[in-house]
Amino acid sequence: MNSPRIAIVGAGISGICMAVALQRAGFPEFTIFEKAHDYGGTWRDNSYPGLVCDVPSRYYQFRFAMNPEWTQLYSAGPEIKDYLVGVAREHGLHRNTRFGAEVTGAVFDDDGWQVTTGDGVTERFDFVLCATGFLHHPTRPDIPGLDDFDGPVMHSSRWRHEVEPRGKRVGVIGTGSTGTQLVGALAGVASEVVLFQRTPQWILPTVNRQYTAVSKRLYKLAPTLSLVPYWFNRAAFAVFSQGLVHPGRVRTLIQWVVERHLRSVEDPELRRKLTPDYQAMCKRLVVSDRFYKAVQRPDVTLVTEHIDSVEARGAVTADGHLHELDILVLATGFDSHAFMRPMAITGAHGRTLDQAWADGPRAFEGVMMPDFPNLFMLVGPHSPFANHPLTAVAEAQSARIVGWLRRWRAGEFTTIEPTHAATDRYNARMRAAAPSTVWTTGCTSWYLGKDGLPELWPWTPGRYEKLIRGTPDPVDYHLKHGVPSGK
Ligand code: N01
Repeated sequence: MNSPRIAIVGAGISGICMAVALQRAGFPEFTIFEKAHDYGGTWRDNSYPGLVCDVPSRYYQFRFAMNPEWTQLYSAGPEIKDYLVGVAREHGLHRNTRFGAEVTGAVFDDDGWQVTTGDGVTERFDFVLCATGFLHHPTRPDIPGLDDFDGPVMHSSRWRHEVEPRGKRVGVIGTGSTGTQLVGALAGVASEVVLFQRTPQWILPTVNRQYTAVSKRLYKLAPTLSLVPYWFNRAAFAVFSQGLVHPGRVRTLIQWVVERHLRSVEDPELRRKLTPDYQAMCKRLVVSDRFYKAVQRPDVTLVTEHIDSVEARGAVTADGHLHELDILVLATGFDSHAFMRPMAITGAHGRTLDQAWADGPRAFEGVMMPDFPNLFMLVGPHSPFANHPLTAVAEAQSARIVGWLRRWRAGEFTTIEPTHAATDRYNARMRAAAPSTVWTTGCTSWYLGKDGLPELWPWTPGRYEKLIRGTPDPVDYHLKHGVPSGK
């Protein structure tokens, strides 16, 4: 049987998920290009103190690789990274993976892709599957003098473990999920933590707990038991996501919960500074049981003045105050709109990705684009990100991609791409639905695109999953027929 040559770019959650889906569907010939030297993607890159996944472990995992050994309800970063490496090992993915191989470009040439890596080597593939993630390129704030700081400056996702925060004055810029987790972990370790907040966040309280040895043994003995918390959490997230996409009771309830949580901050002035002026969930909801406790400690200072500049000794705020620091951490987020870029991708008719995305990243059903035949994305633009686990999104999208590969193997087409009309219709429907989402209720966030509308799926993740696991409508695609290449 003819077998397509497949390139997967990236060996994080979605790359691993895609690779296993290919194996299971009888496509053993594929190459995973990974520019780093290990599996794990964002869970490899992020290793800052306090990193904990805010989705329960028994839900934040692949359905095909349920782990009975999770140690706690919300797993720490290293445990998730180990899980991903373990899944890759168990499926022998090292045989297909090229580490230290950065894909720098891909050019479509009529019925396939010329893929070029950083060493200048070009290879031909029938399909390119981009699993490059979107929280990958750190954002460095444009603060004058940052390079003049005497101590270490590091982005949260490039943590330098040789830098010892114990007994030091640590400045943290940013109050997203990362900044708040960092402050919770550094408080009491550093001699002083100075948190520079530009915008306050609503914080959903939670309680983490360890799993007992008995429960782990039980999950090991009866693997199907893992499906119970998996489906329970899925149902709970389905209810939560109603609040994200429609006004109504769930939104009101979450607002009430976060406001009550904020009341645990006793000092009225500190509480005022921590009170957002927008609705809960407008920015990605921060989940933490430690942040408010940490920020009330005497060795933690919340600074709400704008940082004017950084100098050798620390950060100078708009009120002229110099905050003397030993270490500066940039918890300032990511360029979430880059997706596969800076890879230089040129599709059919010489159209480049930058041209196609001049108005912002657009895709058809989150996985394909017109003019880029046989190129698929995992967790591409308008996938349901928010607080939803990407493991579930990647599994559903992998299934769709495998479906198309099977049809290629059956000789139904040589290249496939969505039509411009279908993509425009799809994007117009999403944009029309965007105003009822909570993300447009008056805040800035990394969810929003150039036009101020969210670049997220504006309905529930369940609806997306139904769509992407359903049967594609042939009118939405342009299929080219010919003699398949492959091998
Ligand atoms: O980044 P962010 P993050 N001067 O973009 C501030 C995932 N995640 O790394 O709000 C001063 O959310 C910026 O301020 P403002 C999760 O999807 C998951 O925290 O723009 N401040 C903001 O406070 C999350 O959403 C887990 O005004 C500046 C912060 O930096 C995503 O990663 C854990 C600034 C950036 O917040 C990103 O989270 C951690 C400047 N010049 C992360 N520039 C899980 O648990 C930016 N800021 C699964």
